[in-house]
Amino acid sequence: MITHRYVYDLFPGTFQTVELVAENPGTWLLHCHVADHIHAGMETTYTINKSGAVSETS
Ligand SMILES: [Cu+2]
Repeated sequence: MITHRYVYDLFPGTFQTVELVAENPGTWLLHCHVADHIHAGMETTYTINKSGAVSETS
């Protein structure tokens, strides 16, 4: 069973591995909701091309 989730709650010092199904073309933002982390640059974008290929864009 595939579960679609867009948000994960994490405790400090932990991580989550996710599997991406590249089915929605466009450029997407990957980030957390800790303001200090965003200001420190801990965010990125990735692009899903129409072919389904994924590339990091920043
Ligand atoms: Cu963070």
